[in-house]
Amino acid sequence: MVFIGIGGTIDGQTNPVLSAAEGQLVQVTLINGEGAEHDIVFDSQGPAGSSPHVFGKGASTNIAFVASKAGDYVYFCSVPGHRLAGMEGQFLITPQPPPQTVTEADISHVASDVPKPIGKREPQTVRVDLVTVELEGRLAEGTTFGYWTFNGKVPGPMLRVRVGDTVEVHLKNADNSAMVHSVDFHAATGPGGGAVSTQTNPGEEKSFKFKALTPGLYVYHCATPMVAHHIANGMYGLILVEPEEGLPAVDHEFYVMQGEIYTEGAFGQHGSQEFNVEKLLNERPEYFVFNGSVGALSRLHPLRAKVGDTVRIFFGVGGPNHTSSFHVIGEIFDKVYNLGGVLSEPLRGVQTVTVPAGGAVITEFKVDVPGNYTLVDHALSRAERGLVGILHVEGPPNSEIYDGKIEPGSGH
Ligand SMILES: [Cu+2]
Repeated sequence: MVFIGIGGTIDGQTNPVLSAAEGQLVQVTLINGEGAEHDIVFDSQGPAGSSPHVFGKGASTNIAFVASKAGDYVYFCSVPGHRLAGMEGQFLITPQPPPQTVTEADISHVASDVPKPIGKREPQTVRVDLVTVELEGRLAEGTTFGYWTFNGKVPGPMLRVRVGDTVEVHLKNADNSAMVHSVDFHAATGPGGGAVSTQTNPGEEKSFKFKALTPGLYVYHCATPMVAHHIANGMYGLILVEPEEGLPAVDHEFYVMQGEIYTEGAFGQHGSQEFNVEKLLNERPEYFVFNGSVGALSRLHPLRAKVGDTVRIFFGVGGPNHTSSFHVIGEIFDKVYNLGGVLSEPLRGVQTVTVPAGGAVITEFKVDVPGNYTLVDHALSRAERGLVGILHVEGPPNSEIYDGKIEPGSGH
């Protein structure tokens, strides 16, 4: 006497091995094939795991139960003698896979990811590879957004060349893109800063060359209509054109850009957020962000330095619309290369610096006292919409310079 599988992978098998995952609903149909009294009992599955008896050839019954804890069990016929006579098989319950960890793409560029200084060398040709990538990424805790990016990050890679260099730009638009993309370098002199040469269909690649004539810190961005939409979705970055002798050495260089995100849902709404064109045209973003997402430079990737270090921030505004009043709470900029220009002498001793949309600035300061220094746009309503970064400074206190409590949020 045996059980015989009907249908599926067990079809025709004698006492087939049956399996289920932990917590899965199991449904079994028992058909009486030869006319004697039978049943089927799934061991350790409780009353629901035992079928009624079936009498007479062709009689059938159904049972359903939820598979218990993972383990090796048996099923059998409980009519006396039948199990011994061969009506027994294996019932395996496999452990449930661990709950899938939802890993949202972190599209935020780490601020310390800055190319090394170039310093003294002769001008040369520098190849720059940009790939335009559209991807769903983390906008805030529990919130995602469909970003358009250069190289998968917001801002795109920071680029660094020397005045006189020829920059050979290769723009590839990823195969799975939906949109045409391009790039406009503010550091370039020529039609559209390259945008005319680089309108690139998905899966294609275009290139152009420009000579970096003037040193300074410049924005680059996608310039495919509607340009404001492409920028708002994350397509901007900075290129530093170093002067001949480079910039003075500092202990830390950071790369920070401010942007706006125009979502259908209100600020803080969870889930995947759609883009809203009306809010874009009205210049009413739901989110203001440093490096692409809420918390990018505080929770996720705070800036770090030690007491006594000199810090340089390459700061740009992708926008597309709002001017930034860039300020670091608790610090004074020792030097400001205003508007990103390095041909003029830097301003000295500045609290807050205005940075226009599509513009940049280089600020420098020395950190004298440990604690948390908050990067903001001093149009502070925007801090409530995500625009906050943290510079965390470690080291011994210096009561001569600052004598008081040293803790985050201690004002300015
Ligand atoms: Cu684009």
